[in-house]
Amino acid sequence: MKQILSIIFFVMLFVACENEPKVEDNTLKITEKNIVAPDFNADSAYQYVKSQVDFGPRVPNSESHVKCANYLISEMKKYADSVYVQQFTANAYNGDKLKAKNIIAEFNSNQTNRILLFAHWDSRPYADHSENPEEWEVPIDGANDGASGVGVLMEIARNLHAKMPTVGVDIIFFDVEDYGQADHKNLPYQEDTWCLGSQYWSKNKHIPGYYAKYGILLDMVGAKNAFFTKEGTSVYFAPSIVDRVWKIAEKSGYGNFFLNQKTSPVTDDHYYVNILAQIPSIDIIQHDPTTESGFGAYWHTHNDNMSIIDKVTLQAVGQTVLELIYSEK
Ligand code: AHN
Ligand code: ZN
Repeated sequence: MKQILSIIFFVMLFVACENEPKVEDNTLKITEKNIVAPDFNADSAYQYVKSQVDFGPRVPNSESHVKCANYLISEMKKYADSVYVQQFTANAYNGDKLKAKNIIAEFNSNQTNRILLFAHWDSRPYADHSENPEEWEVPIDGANDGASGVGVLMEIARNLHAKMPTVGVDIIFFDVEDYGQADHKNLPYQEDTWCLGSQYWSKNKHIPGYYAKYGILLDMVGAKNAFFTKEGTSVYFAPSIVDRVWKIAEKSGYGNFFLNQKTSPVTDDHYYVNILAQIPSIDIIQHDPTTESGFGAYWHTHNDNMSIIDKVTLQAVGQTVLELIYSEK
């Protein structure tokens, strides 16, 4: 009997010792995380993407564009402390005068320590990367190129409203990002024809002297099997933010989406926010090495529709950004 008891005692001791590191691990996790980020709901984000696409292509000066703007403004008013709408006329590369709107939603208004999240909400008037010339002048849905980034940020807005983080957050939906010079028209190259909304805001902030300690652009963040690389402009202007986001993604289990690989610079809204507004900003943008453009094969074609959107990708990006926001002290 005594022998059996001592065996049981030793077995229990062994089990206890084995369990010890596990207990320590948990303690570490709780203190490290401090404030727990809410769960990003990819079903909700998917619906936000779809609602935009359902208006039809959000091409400036079209009825769909007006309707989608109204929808975005009314949705953001449900969640934000304040919503600012910046109306302006953008001069397109071809002389078109475009009625444009930047939509700015402010969360935790009293906090001076702020971060900026952004995406473009317009969609491209051309499918100039299509193989069929008859499609070049037909506007695209831009489910991924445009709507995905906005959809993820809308779901983040919903979460911010439910549980205010310590940091102040501003979300901007930039207009006329994608009205850049058309490839198929073979015109002489012109500078700065893309990203007209972010160029305008960077020169005319919604609040004079507005500042955020860093910015994050979400562009093409919803395609199936997407991955994100450390894009050159982001690494140049905001290397520490890139590293932080990529580390958080890895810790959150999304390392398969966020690759530890640097790729060449992209001219996107974050470029102008960096050089004109001087807010160090990064771009979370899909990179595809198998295509000439470096973006997905659907890019600027009619294949950029809801069929390529995958909730798993929306989840990876959305949860990573939420973890970042709620890790801010
Ligand atoms: C250019 O094609 C110059 N820049 C990529 C920015 C972009 C276009 N993102 C979405 N559409
Ligand atoms: Zn585009």
